Amino acid sequence: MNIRLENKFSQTSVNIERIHKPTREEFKNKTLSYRKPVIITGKIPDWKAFGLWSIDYLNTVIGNKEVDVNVSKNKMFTVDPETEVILPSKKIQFTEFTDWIIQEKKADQYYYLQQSPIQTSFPELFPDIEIPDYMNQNLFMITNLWIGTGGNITPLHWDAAQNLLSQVRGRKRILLFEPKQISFLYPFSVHSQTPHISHLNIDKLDIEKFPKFQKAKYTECILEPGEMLFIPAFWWHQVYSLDQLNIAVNFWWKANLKDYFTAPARRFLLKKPNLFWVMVLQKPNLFWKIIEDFAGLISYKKRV
Ligand SMILES: O=C(O)CCC(=O)C(=O)O
Repeated sequence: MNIRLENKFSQTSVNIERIHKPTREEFKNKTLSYRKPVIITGKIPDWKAFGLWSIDYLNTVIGNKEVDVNVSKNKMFTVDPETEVILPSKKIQFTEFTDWIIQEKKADQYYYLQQSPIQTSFPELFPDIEIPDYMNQNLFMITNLWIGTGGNITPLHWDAAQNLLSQVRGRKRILLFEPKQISFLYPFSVHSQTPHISHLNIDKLDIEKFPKFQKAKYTECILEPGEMLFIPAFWWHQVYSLDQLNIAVNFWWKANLKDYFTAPARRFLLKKPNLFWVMVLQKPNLFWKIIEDFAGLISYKKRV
């Protein structure tokens, strides 16, 4: 049975507050020490990227590059939540990709440049952005570029990292579920390649197969160009791109040890029980090495 999202599950009391250019201390307070989502306004408009990043500018700077775009037949990227199949990617010249975006063609396949590390894949663009100072720089992991078009969906998943999803062009609609909602969200098996992804296709839900989802509570927001959404580690999120040109950058940094006691993380520890002993023995370097290996394993970039 197919249902529409808005009728079948309810909003939480978690409000996503907008804060203008907070200091690190204000950010820490408003997020309850990195555990609650907030939207930051006023920072991205100071980046060069905010004035510069048009299709013409990007074509001039990186147009000759070959890029790896993810391909989908139905605009759901990069995993089919029902079958667990990891969808293919394709190498094309960047200008071919932007031509495709401009033409807004109805097609039998759709593209999304997802999670491309800026420092290594597009170093030319790195001076146009500013790494936010809301985290200790030694916790910083990676900055990724996301370019796509309206209708693209990144399905429900969590990441083992704190995240500032930063919108440069176009808007995104984001659904957020607290980590403890996991019991209603049908994650893939801990032994799968992608234990951080949910089986739910929220917009085309089979309620007979996934009845517990009716009890799930969520919060949602529309992220406007120039805004950053803080997504705490292990929070479930599903992301809808809106508008014809959609460009975002995300910044990932290491989660706090206490985040590893949330429900999705406990499942994660189950898969890597040696992590528990590393934590107990307080060997932070080794701990983060294992986390990074695991984050690598669950990264969208890894293909079977
Ligand atoms: O923007 C998207 O499509 C997905 C972003 C995301 O999942 C993330 O930043 O973790």
